[in-house]
Amino acid sequence: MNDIVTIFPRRTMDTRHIPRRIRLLILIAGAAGLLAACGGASSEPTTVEVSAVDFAFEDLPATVAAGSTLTLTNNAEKELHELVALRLPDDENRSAADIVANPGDVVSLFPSVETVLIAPPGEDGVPVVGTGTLTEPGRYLIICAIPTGADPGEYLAAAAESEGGPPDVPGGPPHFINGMYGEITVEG
Ligand SMILES: [Cu+2]
Repeated sequence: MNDIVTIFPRRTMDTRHIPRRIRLLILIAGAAGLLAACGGASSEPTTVEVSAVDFAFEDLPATVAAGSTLTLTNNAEKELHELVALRLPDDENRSAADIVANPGDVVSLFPSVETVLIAPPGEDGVPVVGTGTLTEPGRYLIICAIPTGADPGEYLAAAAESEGGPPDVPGGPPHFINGMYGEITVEG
């Protein structure tokens, strides 16, 4: 009677005995599966919760799929915060840090605002421009332009009266000057 080793010789389990072409196909199939898994994860629109602190955005993703929605929660105690998403021109190659270093360049981007979420201290934000959804692929500059030290109630009241213009309230430089900025790439 043949023993099991004779019927299933151990050497057949050694991948060195699988023809090279077959091994390559197995490897390609595995890599394709991995790519499909990654592609699927990044192409689905999601809701991304961003937090605001003095003076930074936390949990800002580097990339999101087109159609993803941002929400804002303000974890600061006194300062009002906002999330302004500005679509950058396709030929703009500077980093967010280089752009905000030139406040005049930031102001010139205001017509490209995609959405504005505003959140009083300790509260969840509400959209005041757009819906928080980023639909068009490309790079977006994310800033908070609230004047440093502005009274939240005073600012919101002035914003309601300014009908889209910049609210005129006492305060220091905009928060992005203090480092409250970032960028997101929307992938199509
Ligand atoms: Cu802010």
